[in-house]
Amino acid sequence: MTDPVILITGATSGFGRATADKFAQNGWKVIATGRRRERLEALQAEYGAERVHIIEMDVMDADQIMKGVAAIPDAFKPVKCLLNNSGLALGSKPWPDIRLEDWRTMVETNIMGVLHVAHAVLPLLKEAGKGASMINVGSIAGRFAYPGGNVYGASKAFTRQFSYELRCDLEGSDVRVTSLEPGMAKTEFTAVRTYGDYALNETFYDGAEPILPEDIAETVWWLTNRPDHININSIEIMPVCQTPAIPKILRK
Ligand code: NDP
Ligand code: 8X3
Repeated sequence: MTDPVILITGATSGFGRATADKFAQNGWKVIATGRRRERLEALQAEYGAERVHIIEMDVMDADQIMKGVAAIPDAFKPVKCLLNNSGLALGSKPWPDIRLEDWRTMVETNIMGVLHVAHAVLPLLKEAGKGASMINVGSIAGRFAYPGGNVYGASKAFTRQFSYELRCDLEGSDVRVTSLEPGMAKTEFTAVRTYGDYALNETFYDGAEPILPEDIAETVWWLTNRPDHININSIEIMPVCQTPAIPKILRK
């Protein structure tokens, strides 16, 4: 039997990188994608080209994705799992202190990017048949609104609904679909959200015990290894230090 294959978007950092490590270390082949080629090459160098195939691609660019997916070598097919993970928040201030350009980038990455990749990879998942799964990374921000969450939260609500809708379209195909919705996690997420403030990314989580990338990699592993006839529709994860806040009331 050949080793199963997982395709991970955003394998250059955070959840994606930790999941690449988890699967590469446990008998899976990994197709690692992202924009930062040097990080993809470092990952491939660590595990070897037989275990890790890399695709440099921007999820906003549908043509680039189609070409990258069409060039996947036979040894990395079919794809048994897609971790549709690339995403970002830009800015954390409430409207009107926002940049329209940031809203556009979040929509194009978190919504169109997820769609581009789903569309390109679905035929390979269908080929894998029983046990195949697509895991779309949403967020608790798609369920719980907060000031400054605006388009980021809205884009993650899209991910959940799209996952549910896709399950209906895939009826009878054996392909499973999950909306994976983490809460606060220490990755490079805050550095990106603050336009490159890596120092803040280090102090932002002080005094809290956030989710770590390895926790999400473990969850992806668990999801992928459920019995073939089980579909986990959605999974919401918070660190114990984070709670779902009650809706705010403004009193006069
Ligand atoms: P990181 O910033 O550490 O990783 C984000 C990944 O997304 C990088 O590998 C990056 O790769 C990739 N990416 C971003 N934009 C693009 C693009 N246009 N094309 C291709 N790849 C892209 O953050 P996380 O690991 O935390 O984020 C992963 C996912 O988890 C995101 O969807 C995020 O919204 C979600 N999430 C994060 C939470 C958190 O608190 N950290 C909580 C809940 C959900 P590269 O730059 O090389 O292209
Ligand atoms: C990121 C989680 O709570 O920072 O998706 O918006 S949160």
